[in-house]
Amino acid sequence: MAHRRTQQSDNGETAYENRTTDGDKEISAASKHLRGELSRRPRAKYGASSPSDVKFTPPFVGVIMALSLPVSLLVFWYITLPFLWWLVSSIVGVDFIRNIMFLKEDIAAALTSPCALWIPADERAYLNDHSDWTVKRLSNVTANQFIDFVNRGEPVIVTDAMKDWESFHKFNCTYLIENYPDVEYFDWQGGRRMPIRYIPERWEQAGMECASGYIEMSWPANNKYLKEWSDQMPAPYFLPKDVYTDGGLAEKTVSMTGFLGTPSTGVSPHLDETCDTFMTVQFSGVKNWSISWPVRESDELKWAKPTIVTLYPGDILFWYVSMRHHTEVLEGCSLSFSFLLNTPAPKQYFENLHEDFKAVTQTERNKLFASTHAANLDYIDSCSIVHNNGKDYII
Ligand SMILES: O=C(O)CCC(=O)C(=O)O
Repeated sequence: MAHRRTQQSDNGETAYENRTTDGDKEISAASKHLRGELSRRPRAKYGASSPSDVKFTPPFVGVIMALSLPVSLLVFWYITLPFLWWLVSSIVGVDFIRNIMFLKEDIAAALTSPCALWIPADERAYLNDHSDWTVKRLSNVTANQFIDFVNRGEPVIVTDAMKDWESFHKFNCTYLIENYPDVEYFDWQGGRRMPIRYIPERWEQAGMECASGYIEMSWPANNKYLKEWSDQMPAPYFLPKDVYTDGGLAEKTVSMTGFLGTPSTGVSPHLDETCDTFMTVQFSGVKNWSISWPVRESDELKWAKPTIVTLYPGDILFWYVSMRHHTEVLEGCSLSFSFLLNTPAPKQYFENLHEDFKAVTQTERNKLFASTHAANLDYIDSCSIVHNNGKDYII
């Protein structure tokens, strides 16, 4: 085996030496010859690629070469790409290109996410551009203070209204599955309705992983628990006792729907086509909501930038007619119930909304819904506010 090393000679030139394993030194004949040759030739001032090819390259050439790479990258990024973008988008349309990008993101998310994709990339982009406005968190609220919030249509959280509820200290996902195994649940990920006890036995997922769905209390299998559960969730202390909208079942009931969800799942942005005031009570887990509403800018209707709200166990959130919302579980197994309330009514907000809707064309309304996959809002034409016994009701 031969090891190669270099040696500096007296005049600074490099000699190559081969040393065999037994230690004999052999300076190669070629190396000696090269040393002799080099010492006889004139040295190139600026360097030369080979001793026989001595050329002088001025320094500015090096500077130009060093600068050309970053400059060409900048030109590519700021001129070529925008030009190509403009050219392609003017041929096929900006929306088409944007949709292709969203499709690419959807495919990537579907391939990498542990749970089925529940929010499309275009909705995600809309939600990411959210407003910095924060929803107020109230406690010890009086009926009149609360009415003012509702009147303005300002979503609000009350943090101390569930603490005395019997249900608050026991309701969570496990409690429901163990104590009410036959309750029916619509499993969003699997797209089927099933008894809640089957959640941990789904073949697609282990245990509670990716569990996400809703419990509609008006379904016959669940109806028998409506009274028992709603009795444990009485009207919050700042609201009248009969505030819950009648669910329209045999005895006077409430209109309520349960939502169960685990991290990486949620409910994509949508509208509920009902006039009532909405109340959501968070029993367990932590969940993000986004809420937005239509705003008029001269002749156009737009969705306001969504406001992001985080709900913790014990929080009650109120929001109103025509508000577009989505939810996303952040931590733990989230269990919440949404209720419809007939009072208070968001009087001032509703009147403004009505004016704005009247001021634009039907095409403009349709554009608003189509732009964000929201349901058609025409149902709000059928909503109205009635004043009775000193209270405003929305019907
Ligand atoms: O709580 C949730 O995750 C969704 C609630 C909802 O969409 C609703 O109450 O309309």
